[in-house]
Parts: sequence; C-alpha cells; structure tokens
Amino acid sequence: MSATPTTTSVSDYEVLVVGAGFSGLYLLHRLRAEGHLVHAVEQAPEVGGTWYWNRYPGARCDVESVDYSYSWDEDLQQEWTWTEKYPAQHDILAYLKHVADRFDLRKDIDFNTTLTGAEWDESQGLWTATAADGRVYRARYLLMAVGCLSAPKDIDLPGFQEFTGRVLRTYDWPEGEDLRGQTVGVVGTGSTGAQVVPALAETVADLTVVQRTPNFVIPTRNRPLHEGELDEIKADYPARRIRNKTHPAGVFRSDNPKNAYDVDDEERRATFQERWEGGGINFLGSFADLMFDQAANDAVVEFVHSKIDEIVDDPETAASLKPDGYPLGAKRPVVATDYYETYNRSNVHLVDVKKNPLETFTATGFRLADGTEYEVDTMVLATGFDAFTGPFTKMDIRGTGGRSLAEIWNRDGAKTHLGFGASGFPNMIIVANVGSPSVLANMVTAIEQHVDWISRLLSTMRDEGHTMIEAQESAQEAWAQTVEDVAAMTLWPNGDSGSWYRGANVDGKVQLFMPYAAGVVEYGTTIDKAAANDYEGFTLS
Ligand code: NA7
Repeated sequence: MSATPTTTSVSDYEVLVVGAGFSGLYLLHRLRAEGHLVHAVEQAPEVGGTWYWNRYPGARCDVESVDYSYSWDEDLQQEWTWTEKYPAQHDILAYLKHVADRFDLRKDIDFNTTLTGAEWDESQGLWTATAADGRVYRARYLLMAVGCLSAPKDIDLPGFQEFTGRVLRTYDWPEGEDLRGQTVGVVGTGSTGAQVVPALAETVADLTVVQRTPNFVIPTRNRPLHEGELDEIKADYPARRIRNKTHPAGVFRSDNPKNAYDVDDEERRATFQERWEGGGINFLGSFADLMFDQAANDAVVEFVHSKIDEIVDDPETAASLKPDGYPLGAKRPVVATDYYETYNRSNVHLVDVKKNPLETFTATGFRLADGTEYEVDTMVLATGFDAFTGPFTKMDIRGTGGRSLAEIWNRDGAKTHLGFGASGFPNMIIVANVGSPSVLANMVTAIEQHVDWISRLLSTMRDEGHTMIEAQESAQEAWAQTVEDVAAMTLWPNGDSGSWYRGANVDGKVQLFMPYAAGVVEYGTTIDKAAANDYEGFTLS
C-alpha cells in the first residue's frame, strides 16, 4: 500500500494525528486553527477512515444524515446537501472529502502511511513513530484518532485456508465489485451482514447466509428527504445540534419517558409498533427502562420475535432468526432494510450454524456437521472487528521504560483515565475509543466532544508551559472500575451475546466493557470537571 521512499526522512511536529477519519480531520482543523504545529498520517490513499474502507453493497449509517456530520461550522452545515434520511457510505465519504478540501486539510496529511510503531523517548519528551515504508515522525503529542472499528477480526473459520474460490471482506470491499449472477456465501449477521445480505440478494444467483448468533434487526425506513425538509432543519440547525448534545446517545431523539410496565399491554405493543414503523434507532427510545429492566427488555424481545414471525414465511427460518439468551441492546442492535424480508426470496438460504455447526471449509465451499455441502463462487466475510483495541495493539507502541501497550492491554484489558490517556504512555492521547461513550453514542457527537476537550487541554498546556501529560495509574484503575460499574447498572453486559462491546467476539481477548455507558451528557460533565480541577487524575509537568 505504502510508497517506498528513496531515503529515510524524519519529520518533526508538535502534534502527530494518526488517522484522517471524522476524528482526525476535526483534530487537524481545530488544532491548526489554535496555532499548533500538527500533521496527520492516514493509511488509506484518501480521507474518510471507516467510511473510506467499508464500501460493500448496502453500506449505510444508522444515524440520520443531518446529525451524522460536523456541527462546528455553521457555513459547512448550511451549504452541504444531504439527500436521504440515512446517509449511504458514498454520501459520507463525499462529505468528508468536501470537508478536507474546504478547510484545506489535505496539505497536512500523509496518505498511504501505515504506522507500525511508536516509541516514547523519555529524555527528549517526544514520540518517534515509524511508518511501514521507513519514514519516521517525531512529535511531542501522539493523537490516536484510529477509530473503534478499524482493525478487522482475524479469520477464525475452520479450514478456511482450504477454500480456493474468491474471498471478499466487507471491510475493504473493492470499489465497484459486482457479484451479479454468482453463487455466494456470506458469513456474519451483524450490522454489516444485515446490510450486505439484502443488497447482494438482489443481484446474485444464489446466496447462503451463515449465521452463528442471530441479531435484533430494526427496519431503517430510509427515504429521500422531502422537499423543504432539509431547509427546515437548516433554519434551526444550531438548536438541533444542542438537542443532540443533550441526549445521552448524542442524537436527535425523542425518548418515551414512561417505563414499559407503566402502561398496559395494549399501549406497550402500540408504542413498539409505532416506533417499529417509524424505523431506525428511535425504536430504542420506546420506553425509558429498556436497557435497565429485564422485564421491559423481555417485552421488546417478544415484540421483535413477533415481527420476525409476521415477516418470515418459513417457520424454521423464522425460528433461527430469533435472538435468544441476551437482551436487545447487549449486542449492538442492527438497523437494516428488508433484512428479514430477504429470507422470503427463493435465492436466499439461511444456515444456522448454532444448530448445525460449520465443520470445515472445502476447496469449493463449506461443509456442515450433518454432512451438507455448499458450493460457492465467492465467500463474503462480514465477520466484524477487533473493536476498540485492535488498531492500537496491532502497532508496537512503547511507553516509559519501553513498556508495550499491546502487552499490557492484551494481558490486563484496555484501561484508560477518562478515555483519554493510559498510564505509562505520556502524551499519547486517545480519541473517542475505550473508556468513553464512543460507540454507544452518535460517533460524531462523541468525537466532537473529545476533540474539543483535547484541543482545550493542548492549548492550556502550551499557555501554562507544560509539555507532558500522563494518566495516573490509580485514576486509571478507578475510571476502569467506574466504566465497568456503570455498565453493570444496565443490561448491556448481560447474557450470552458475545458482543464486541466487551471484547467477547475475539478469541482470548480480555473481557472488559469498553465504552462508557452513561452517555455523552454525564461524561461531558465528568471530563469538564476534571479539566477545571487542573486535569485531575493526570500528571502535568
Ligand atoms: P459484528 O457486529 O461483530 O458482526 C460480525 C458477525 O460475524 C457476527 O454475526 C458474528 O457472529 C459473525 N462471525 C464472526 N466470526 C464468526 C465465525 N468464526 N463463525 C461464524 N460467524 C462468525 O461486526 P459488523 O461488521 O457486522 O458490525 C460492527 C459494527 O460496525 C456495527 O455494530 C456498527 O457499529 C458498525 P457472532 O455474533 O460472533 O456469533
């Protein structure tokens, strides 16, 4: 991927930003505007981060377009035209390219640059980062804007090396790839699988979907924005943004304040039905206690099961599609279009490998435990990510005394103070990842909150003559415990979901609940208080 330089070059900056997705681009803009000498590196040849890579058919965000965009520039939000309620991958990528051009960000980004390691030089108080092609970057601050879902999970399918057909990963789907007329297998029924399956079903000759754990899939109900709708939103955009920032999930959502059993059976079902028809993650706002009370959650589970029965013609397929044994929400709820309906097509078959395990891949397909063989031209892998920590642990990051971040996180789990810093890794600042609301909120809201805090921190440090910040170990332990305790007050960690929220989707990964479940409002109060208290829990020197 990376170009080979003819000589080894060393570049010096005050701040090195790793990644040019939503967080890296805003960091670059904001820190540059505040007079910091900042530069970014990006492994892709283009901006966009996750929205550059995930270009599989059907890729779409489940947060509304008008909210899944930057709020920090009124002209930008006024001039950009979203055409659909929920943005497709190519719409988001076009938007981020526009942002990069409009704010002249590209000149400070090195594309095709994959960092393989970074080492803290104690004597000089600098990070030295090395790219795969040998280029070296030195910077006082290393800002990890690497995304939560950017390192694909290693392939862990039995006998997969035997398969000689074509393999496509949703994570880096080749531009314009079309499987029209082919016999195709898909592994994975998470958010990605549930989007790619209906899209592929339209064009391929035959589609076999390998499902291990069924998910709760809520209909998106995407549609073009009505004429005048965008103008209306733009007329009062700042107020809408404020509402986003004052909702725990960072979204423009009206949650029902009632608990599920405050109402009778009829009203409860009508409420679920209305939100189901409305589509999208608003469904999660049906009742206030869905993620806090098992009985409330059982009610929503029962409702979704009834929808599956209503939609899916074949009773055996419907039974396999019903999630069981974990609360709705414990695994990230999936929002997709025509997912359950797709199983009524004659060219689509569901293989339930919980009932009939996948024994092995063969040269031409795969075989199940009962001996059934499937032959496919192409296997599509939608098998998920080494979430949160993957982008960090695949790099060789060395802190004070040569300690390895990968070794520590692989052994003890990923712990941070307030989601910003790890003890032993001075001046490495983490953006919207482990220990902060991140994926449990609208990522763009969470990112803006983090970037604003980080830019205040760096300007304060400069103004006060500090050059080093490090998370205190005791504060980090306490925050990791808080993150775990807050999650324990909810149903998120419950059941046998195998969720990537706690690293349970990757064999051998230490299981800690990684996002901070109290939401962006409470989190904002906590981090602002720490900042006002001389960055409590961090040592500045
Ligand atoms: P997910 O949600 O982690 O889904 C991955 C899917 O792949 C899930 O259904 C897994 O089943 C399945 N999988 C993974 N490994 C295997 C093996 N070995 N055998 C069978 N099935 C397997 O990733 P997504 O990309 O869909 O979504 C990630 C996030 O991206 C999403 O939540 C949005 O925030 C955007 P399992 O559940 O582990 O049994």
